[in-house]
Amino acid sequence: MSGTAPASATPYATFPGPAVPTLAYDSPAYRQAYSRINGMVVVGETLADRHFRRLAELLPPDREELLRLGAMEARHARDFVGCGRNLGVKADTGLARRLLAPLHQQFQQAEAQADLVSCLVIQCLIIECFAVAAYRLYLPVADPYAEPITAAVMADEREHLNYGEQWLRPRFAAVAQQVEACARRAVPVALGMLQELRGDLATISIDPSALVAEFMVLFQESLEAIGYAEAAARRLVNRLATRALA
Ligand code: PL3
Ligand code: FE2
Ligand code: FE2
Repeated sequence: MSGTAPASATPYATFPGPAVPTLAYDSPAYRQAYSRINGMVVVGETLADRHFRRLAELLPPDREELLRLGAMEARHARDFVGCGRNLGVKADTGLARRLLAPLHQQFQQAEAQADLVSCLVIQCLIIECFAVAAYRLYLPVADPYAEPITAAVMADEREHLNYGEQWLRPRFAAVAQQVEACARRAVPVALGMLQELRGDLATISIDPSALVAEFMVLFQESLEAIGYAEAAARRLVNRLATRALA
């Protein structure tokens, strides 16, 4: 690992490309980008914890389970703070709070309107698909300390996604319209967050376009899991992506 790579040039492996052991985790460029990406992850996990605790209030029969999922999120936030600490990097949470605020506001609005379906779609489908996509792409380029932590967190996020899918699936006919309306509002906002992170993502060797593509694949799978036919799910996701990226 080289600590002397210039911050201006890309000191990393040919990008996009397979992970290589020369990723300069200790270069100033990597550390600055990591601080902002790590901030996104830490703030995102902390918000997810809050959302699950709100969901626990909204869904009394599942209260214990939702509190357990929330506790997992708090744990993820701590684990990723540890990944930053291991690199000697402090999470930059300012940008993250600003970027995540619109999605959090949509959750709060849905809660204020007692729109449980939208709360579930925002946290358990959209945010969790985003998390799984991000961690999947980070995994092959993570430093050796963060790698096993990321793998474990990713398995947890899959569980959170499954919770939402399993709640929505048996109610598909009754909730489909709300799911679509919510996705139309929230997916563009979620993808919009990535715009300001493109440079930082590239610096830590995550291809921003690949992240969007991965999110779309996962979100389409989720829509199919809750009852959409494949063609309908694909159409919906493509419409949302076109709008978000236009
Ligand atoms: C749900 O459990 C948590 C939601 C977290 C949101 C993650 C935002 C990710 C932004 C792009 C991060 C790339 C991955 C880097 C990992 C250190
Ligand atoms: Fe999480
Ligand atoms: Fe999660």
